[in-house]
Amino acid sequence: MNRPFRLRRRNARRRFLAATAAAASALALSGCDNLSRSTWFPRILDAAEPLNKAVAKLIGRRAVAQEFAESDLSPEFRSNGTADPGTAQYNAWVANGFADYRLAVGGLVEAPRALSLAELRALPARTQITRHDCVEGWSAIGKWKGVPFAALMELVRPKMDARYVVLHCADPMASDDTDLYYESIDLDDARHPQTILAYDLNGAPLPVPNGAPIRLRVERQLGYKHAKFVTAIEFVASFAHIAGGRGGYWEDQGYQWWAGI
Ligand SMILES: Nc1nc2c(c(=O)[nH]1)N[C@H]1C(S)=C(S)[C@@H](COP(=O)(O)O)O[C@H]1N2
Ligand SMILES: [Mo]
Repeated sequence: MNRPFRLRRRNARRRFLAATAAAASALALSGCDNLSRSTWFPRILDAAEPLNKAVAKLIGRRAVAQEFAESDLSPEFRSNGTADPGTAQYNAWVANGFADYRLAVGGLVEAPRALSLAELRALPARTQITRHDCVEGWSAIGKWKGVPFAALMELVRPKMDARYVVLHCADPMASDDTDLYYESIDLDDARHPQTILAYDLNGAPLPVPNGAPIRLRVERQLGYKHAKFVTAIEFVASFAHIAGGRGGYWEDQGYQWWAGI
């Protein structure tokens, strides 16, 4: 058998794809704010997208994000994007310490659930110290504790036709309280050991500006994928029918769906 030869060829192809994707991602991410206002920006991303997905499948999916020591923690974990959803519903949750909050988990699952914070805290937990990278050009290292997404999947049992997980958030992006922030990941990423629904940051309950009571950590992707203020989780076969159809609030404005770091 010529196995070593085949392996060598696969490695060469991986290196090629990695280099090409790095170039494509650098292009797509440079000067994001200005580019996103021009009409050709989404088309560049469309061109990079199939390649990014292919690379992720070949080289990225088994990789783990670097984890750090307590001594590496940033003095402060800044807030970005929405700092407070400020809706009547959210304010009411904050007022009673999220005792009435429920995380709805449904869609294409065998056993839909509505989980209180106490129930989420009673599930298996994982703690990880990781670096958050925002496309706007800042990073911070924080210690996150939460429920591994895989444990949640064991609880609700996704059906065979579920391919993506959509995370619906509490914060409206429009002034009339519509256009809620949302994000999506595929089931490979959902099952990854470092993908957790975090309820603690740096040893204390998640502060409001960082996404209380629950935010996603999907450590091998950029900051905007890490949905804060999550209220519902929906397993779907496709996200084409949700909002702008590109799988997330920022994706609908032209950002990449696969935001690998
Ligand atoms: N619901 C919601 N999630 C969100 C955002 C947001 O505005 N709303 N901003 C995203 C972006 S761009 C980043 S960089 C991180 C910021 O997380 P932090 O506020 O804990 O720093 O949250 C992400 N998740
Ligand atoms: Mo961000």
